[in-house]
Amino acid sequence: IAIEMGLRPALFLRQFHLSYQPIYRLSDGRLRGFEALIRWQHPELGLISPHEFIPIAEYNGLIIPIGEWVLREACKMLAGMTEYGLSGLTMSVNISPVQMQDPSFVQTVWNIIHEFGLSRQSVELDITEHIMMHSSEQSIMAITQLRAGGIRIALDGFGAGFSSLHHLMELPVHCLKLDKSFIRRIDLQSAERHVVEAIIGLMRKLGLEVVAEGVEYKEQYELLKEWGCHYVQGYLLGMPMDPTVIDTSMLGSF
Ligand code: G
Ligand code: G
Ligand code: NA
Repeated sequence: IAIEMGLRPALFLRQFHLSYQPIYRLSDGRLRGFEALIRWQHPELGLISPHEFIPIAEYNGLIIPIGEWVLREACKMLAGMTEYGLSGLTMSVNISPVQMQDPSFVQTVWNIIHEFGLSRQSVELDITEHIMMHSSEQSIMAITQLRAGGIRIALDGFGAGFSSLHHLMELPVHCLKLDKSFIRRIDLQSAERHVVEAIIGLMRKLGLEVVAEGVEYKEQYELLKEWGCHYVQGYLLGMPMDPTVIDTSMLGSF
């Protein structure tokens, strides 16, 4: 209840901020870009995880203005980074299925990209398969339009829950994000090791890019590189960080 009550004025009271987690390219070890992750600093409850408040915001509709704020803030950050020498990077933004169902979403994306003079290929929208559960036609139409307009679309959390290749084939995505629960055990003689290697091979044949999430150990990094995974994200490479600690030295190789 406290969360639900507090969520309404949180945007106006500027209690949200974004953390940025770096994503690195495996071929040359260089920075590819960042994923924007929302944080809510509540005056009494402290830092609240998006796991707790995003579902509530989706339920009461606040995800629409909150999601628009996230997209604008992340795009503004990308424009600022470009200006200060961190150029050629991508910004990944998580998009709720509820936002995708909003008929004005596609126009909102064009407006924000235009507002900050960004190239469309520099923005990546992370969607989940939950998108296929409600009004999937509206969502598929929106994704198709965004994709046709040059935006990158990544399917997030692949390997967690009910991922299916069927959904993957139906959605015009260019990138797949392998869930951290999948990556966790690849450095052991586990089933995941073979599954992840096979998925990377399959995705490469389909012409899709793969980002491995939750990379925590050098052994995982080396295996993913060997298997031809394109990008890595995780504590080994960098925590979600406050923009005050981001600087051009991050452009160097990992
Ligand atoms: O960093 P982490 O604890 O923040 O993220 C927890 C979950 O919240 C992740 O699954 C992530 O996808 C989701 N999340 C983080 N930021 C956003 C956001 O801006 N919008 C949406 N819809 N989900 C987000
Ligand atoms: O679901 P989504 O992929 O958007 O998740 C991002 C979440 O994963 C965030 O909560 C982020 O803090 C967390 N995260 C990022 N890197 C790592 C990692 O290396 N290990 C673990 N356990 N969590 C991570
Ligand atoms: Na994500």
